[in-house]
Amino acid sequence: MASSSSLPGPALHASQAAIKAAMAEHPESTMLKESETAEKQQNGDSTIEPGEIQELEVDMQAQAETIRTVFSDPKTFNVKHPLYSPWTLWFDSPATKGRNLPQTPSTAFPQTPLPQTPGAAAAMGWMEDIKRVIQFDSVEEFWGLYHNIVPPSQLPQKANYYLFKDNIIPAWEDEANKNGGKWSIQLPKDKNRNNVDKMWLYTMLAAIGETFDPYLAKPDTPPGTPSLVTGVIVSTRPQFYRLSIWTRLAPGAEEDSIRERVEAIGKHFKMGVLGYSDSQKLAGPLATEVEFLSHKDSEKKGKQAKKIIV
Ligand code: MGP
Repeated sequence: MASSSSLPGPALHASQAAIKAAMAEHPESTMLKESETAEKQQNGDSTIEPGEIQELEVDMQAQAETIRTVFSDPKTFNVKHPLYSPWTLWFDSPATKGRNLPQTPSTAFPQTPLPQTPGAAAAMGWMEDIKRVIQFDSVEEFWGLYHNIVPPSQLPQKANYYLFKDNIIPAWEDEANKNGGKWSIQLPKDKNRNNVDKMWLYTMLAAIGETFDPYLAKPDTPPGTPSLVTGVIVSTRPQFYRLSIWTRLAPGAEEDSIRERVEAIGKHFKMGVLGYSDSQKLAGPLATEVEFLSHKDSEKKGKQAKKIIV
């Protein structure tokens, strides 16, 4: 299946992960068998008998009565492809600042109480203008959301989308963020108006498909190890866009393994997600390299910040 797909890397990973997760919930489904057969056929595997495909088709027909995925029935599907974890989209812009929106179901950004995550109280001031848009936990809901919100290229100046793992708020103060930092890249608006929407899409897909942290794919990583990534952000500013990846941990002087893992995220962001080459220099007028700054250094506002660049 992977070899025949034209999806970009992060999209492919997210959709493969989703399909695997759906299969785990519905082992009786023939989807995997079908894709394995297709893969065998592509590889010229001669163990496939001519009758095998026909048999699968019969099975699929029987299954169709109970399992309707978005692929087989885009309108009334009853099986969703779960993500590894739920995510929440947050938003702020000059238009949401200082506005107490009424609590009606039709309001795009209803005022909902801030989740009581550890650290939420300390971030109250910062979170005041950031509105929770929606929480989702399946591939279908993600695409539904994606197709119904304004893309970054159309957002007003000084707006931000924050896509964070459920129960983590987009604030330095959150327990999951307070020892971490962010990879970010600044892209001049004039040269990137046509790229930014795709870059943001691939960034979101890498986040929800959990492909950002290569440590998780190592064979000796204990199962259930959480990704270092807590959320991703796109920001529009008068002259540039900024994409950011927030991490749970930031390298200290002595923590080599953390540094390696954080740097791997930055490299994956630069090359796997944004499509630059390893040695490509990106900094220029209004543009930065892909660079990492701990939240503690961000709070210091420029005083002796130790940046890592990939
Ligand atoms: P910013 O929006 O991340 O940076 O933070 P930018 O885009 O360089 O600045 P802008 O003015 O163009 O928006 C801007 C300021 O918001 C910071 O200097 C902090 O004062 C505040 N701030 C940002 N973040 C991410 C946080 C946070 O997580 N917690 C708190 N308390 N303040 C924050």
